[in-house]
Formats: sequence, C-alpha cells, structure tokens
Amino acid sequence: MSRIVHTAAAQMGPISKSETRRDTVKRLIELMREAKGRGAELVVFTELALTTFFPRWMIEDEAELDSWYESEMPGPETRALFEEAAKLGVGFYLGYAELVNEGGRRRRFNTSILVDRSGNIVGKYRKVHLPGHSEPQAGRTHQHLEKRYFEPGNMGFGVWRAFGGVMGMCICNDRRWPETYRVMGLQGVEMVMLGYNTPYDHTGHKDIDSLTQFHNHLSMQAGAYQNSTWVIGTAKCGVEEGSNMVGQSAIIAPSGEIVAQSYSLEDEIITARCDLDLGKRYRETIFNFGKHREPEAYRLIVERKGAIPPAE
Ligand code: CDV
Repeated sequence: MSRIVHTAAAQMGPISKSETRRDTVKRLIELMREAKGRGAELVVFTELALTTFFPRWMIEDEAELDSWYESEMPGPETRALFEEAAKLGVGFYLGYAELVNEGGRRRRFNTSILVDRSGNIVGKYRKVHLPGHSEPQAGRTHQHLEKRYFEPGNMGFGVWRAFGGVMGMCICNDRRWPETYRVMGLQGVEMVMLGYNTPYDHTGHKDIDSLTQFHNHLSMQAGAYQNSTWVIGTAKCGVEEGSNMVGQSAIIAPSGEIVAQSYSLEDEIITARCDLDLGKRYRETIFNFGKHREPEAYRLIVERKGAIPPAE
C-alpha cells in the first residue's frame, strides 16, 4: 500500500499587531485552499500562526497579555479553519499560544496541534525549548520574552499514528536540539512538523546574524537525516513590526535533502509528495538504531558529567 502524503508548508509573511484573529484565519483559509488546489492533504502552518509574534514586547497588563492566547481550540474565531479543513478533506498543523487552567492554576504554553482530515484534533504538543529571556534585555532592538510568557511544555515529544504514518511535532527553537528529533526517532517518527519565527538578530552578536539562514536549514536537515524522517519547516517571515525574520520554509526528505523551498518572504505555499517509506532505507541500514546505537556508551559519558575530564 502506498504511503504517500501530499504535504504543504504554508509560509506566512508578517502579521501586524493590529491584524484581527478573524483576518488572520482568513489568510490561513486562503492558504489551505491553495494547498488543496495543488494536491495537498496535510498543511503545516507556522508557530503562533494566529497573531503577531507578541513575545517581542514587554506586556504588563494581564488582560492585554491574555488577549494573545487561545483558551479554547477551536474557539469562535478559529472554528472556520476547522470547518474548512473538514470541507476540503485537508489536515493541518497549527501553532498558537495556549492559556489553560491546569492543576488549579492558569498556565501558558506555546502549543501546536495536529488536526485530521475530518477536522478533529488528533495530537497536541507544547514547546519544550523556550528561547530568550524572562526579563527585557538592555540594548536589544527587539526583546524575545518567551521565557516570561510560556512555561516549558509538559507533554514531552509524542508521536501520533495519522495520515497513514507516524507523525511528530515540535516548535521553532526545538528544531535546533538533537534530542527533539531523537526522542521522536526512537518512537519511529516518519514526519516531523514544525513552525518557526526566527529573527536574524536573535543572538545579540551581529557578526553571526548572517549565519541565521544556514543554521535554520542545517538543524532541520541534520534532524531529518539522522532520524530517517521527513521534516516540514514552516516560517513566519519578513519584517514584522520592525523585526526581520528568516523565511526559507522547507520540506526535507529523510535523506536530508531539501525537496521544496519557499522563495518569498510572504504568504506562500510549497508542496511535496512525501513517501513515508523513504525513511526505511536509512532506518534499516546506516541508522538502524537497534543494531548500531550504543546507549550504554552514552550513559557512561553522561555519568562522568561530560566527556572532557576536569583539569587537575
Ligand atoms: N521562536 C523561536 O523559538 N525563535 C528562536 C530564536 C529566538 C533563536 C529560534 O530558534 O528560531
């Protein structure tokens, strides 16, 4: 049986601070329709796809902060996207800010969901690797306050049987960490979906800003190859409220090769015919984890608290 998933990355250009959820959802629906028209059955939207990237601002008013989060999914403003998905028979990955009452307190997460072709949520992931700071940093043109506005995800890196394969999710900064892919790789993941908002000036070291594009692809291509999985990376990009963010949305095969890439810094659909069986030729040979991984050796190194012996 063929295990082809026609997949689209739905890149978004900037979302302004004043753009309403309703307007943004309209953009997402337009992108979904175009993706369907080009044969896609699964559309990967970006991180925090419903709003501007609000963690670039210091927000002290609680009600104002709450306004950037979703407390139900779907809610009144997002339901149209789910309805359109069911009508078109298209599934999707969507990133958004989640506000939830859990354990008797209000909690905030940077979240993504996987929705099947009937419009039902089949998986949820909460971002583990939160970049940035919890306090504004002096001398920065733009803040990155994810550590202030979100808790680290408490759901681990799950995988879900959907779209005929084993599907996984992560969000933006997670893509730079080998553990992200490996934890899913150990569960047999065949496609990792992720969205990102990546400003060029995120390290504060101007001399390495020019490597931002290189590192974007490097981390996703390495994660794909080393774990025999497809990776679908979708950007929010362009100059959003003065912050210049990288595009380069990409669909990456288990070989590590980029098979589709965006060329603009605007709303743009890219597609690929993703054969989920393609990972097998790596998973069963060079990256046969059962045969070639050496967990005992890794454990010994970790127990020595680092590979480099302390100086005498
Ligand atoms: N939204 C993000 O997680 N952005 C980070 C930047 C700040 C380093 C990223 O990894 O792209």
